[in-house]
Amino acid sequence: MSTSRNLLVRAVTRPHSLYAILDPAQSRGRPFPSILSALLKGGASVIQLRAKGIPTREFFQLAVETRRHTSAAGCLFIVNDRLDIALSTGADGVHLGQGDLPLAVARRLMGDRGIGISTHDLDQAKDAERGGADYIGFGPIFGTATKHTGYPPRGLPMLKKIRKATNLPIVAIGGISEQNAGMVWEAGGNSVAMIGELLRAENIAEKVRRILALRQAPFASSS
Ligand code: TZP
Ligand code: MG
Repeated sequence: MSTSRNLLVRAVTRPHSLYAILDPAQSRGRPFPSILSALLKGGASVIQLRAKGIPTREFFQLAVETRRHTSAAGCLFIVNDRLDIALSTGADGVHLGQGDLPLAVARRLMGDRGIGISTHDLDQAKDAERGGADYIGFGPIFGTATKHTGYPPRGLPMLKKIRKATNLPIVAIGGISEQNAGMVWEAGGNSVAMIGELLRAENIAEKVRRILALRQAPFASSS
């Protein structure tokens, strides 16, 4: 049976996968509906909604809207941080940080929906695997101005180590762009997560299209 979990794992492990993060605070003031529709028009197949510091009701309403449009487009929908909002809007999954609800609790509540866990080192990656996460986020790979993570850039060598240490799909994050995505995939990231590169682009749909087209680029054939 195709559960949300299975679909999500499939989406983040398809070759040269892109994991788009929709953070309304990072879109240069452009309206939420236009950013969402641009990501979908560009062909995004996984969208995470990330909304920091806004009232729960507003987050919920953005999630309802995102669920409606992603469903219509056949795109998977993940909610960042908030399991209650993921469940109440019928999201395909939730993405949790190290300071969020424990994975075991989240699994009990999420059942067959997907769970991704943010990790920054080997121990956290192994814990996420043991705890039954569906994928790990790993980063920051490069320097980024989008979030103060409290960690120096982990770099590609560390990504390679994590790749060897876990069988979980890895969604790499932090400072990833159209220019460096190829290196990240080659270093073992199954999927590349991007915020600024997509949302600060002049033409968001075109940016998504170009990153998805990297699948056809010469390096893509070797891995
Ligand atoms: N977690 C680690 S780095 C980061 C998050 C949420 C920010 C990623 O943003 P960008 O703009 O793609 O570097
Ligand atoms: Mg979080």
